[in-house]
Amino acid sequence: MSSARIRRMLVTGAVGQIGSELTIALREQHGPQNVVAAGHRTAPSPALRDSGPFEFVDVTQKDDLEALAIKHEIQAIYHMAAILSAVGEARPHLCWDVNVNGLYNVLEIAREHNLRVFCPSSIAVFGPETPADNTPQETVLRPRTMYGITKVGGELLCDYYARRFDVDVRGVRYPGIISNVTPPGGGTTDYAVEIYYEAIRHRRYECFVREDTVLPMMYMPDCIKATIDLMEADAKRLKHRADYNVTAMSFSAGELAAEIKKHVPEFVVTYRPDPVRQAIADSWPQTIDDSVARAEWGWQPSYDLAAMTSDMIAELGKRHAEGNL
Ligand code: AKB
Repeated sequence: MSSARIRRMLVTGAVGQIGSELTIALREQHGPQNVVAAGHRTAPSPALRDSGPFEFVDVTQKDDLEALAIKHEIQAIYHMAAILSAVGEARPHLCWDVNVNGLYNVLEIAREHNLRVFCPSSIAVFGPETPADNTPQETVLRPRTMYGITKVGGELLCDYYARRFDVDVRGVRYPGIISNVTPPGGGTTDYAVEIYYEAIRHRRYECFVREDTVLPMMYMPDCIKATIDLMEADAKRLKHRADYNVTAMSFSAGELAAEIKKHVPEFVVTYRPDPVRQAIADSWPQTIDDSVARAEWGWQPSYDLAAMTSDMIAELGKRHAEGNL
């Protein structure tokens, strides 16, 4: 299916951190009526609800999901619904059900109705045996978390559907995503978002990973760009499917705090590592080699730590001053 023919799309997990901003960006590009947002139970924000069609659906219920795709004449699914790493450790069965069975349903619907699919993977596919510095595209995938296991399985399932059934499925391994519209829910990298909100709200933050914890990260505008650019890339150039390494920056929690302090000098950060999330963070890479994504579809991030921090502080500061934070 060529990108020119994709006019109507569905975003699952549209109430979540990435889904909410991705939906708005796609509506701006393709027209509000052509982008259907779908959430599970959480009510959509007024911005999401009022800017185009919204539906409730449980991705583990194939018939409901398929009915929605047929009703709206969907041609592509951005499948953002997922349980993230920290919640996945607290609720491993739910994590398997949503992340594996939900994806299986999406791929089956794509196979039956000839849809294109975006399926996000994550740096959680890597584990302690993976090289932690400049982690290559092709490397050891032996995660220790249920979330990571579902993401490795998801990548392999996507490859299988592409090879066996010719489903046009694409995806990237997201690093931690930092944003100021919808808070993330239940991830290990959530501290890198919370820290900005608390810097503005209370001038204090207790960080749940050690000061020297380094992880790969990306600002939301780059995340949206990576997602849409890959979906619109010329299929002939793509040698991979749903497993492209992408990154924008890497920093320690301490370096992040120091960058924020340049804008909020009185900001105080203390560190009280949470054993579960610290162990997850310690099993993930520190820096990522994303040269394959750069070569095959022109991936290029725009924001580094300084540019992202200026933007985050300006945006959150404005909302705080207006009484909206
Ligand atoms: C998480 O921390 O679980 C996510 C991810 C890196 O996939 N943000």
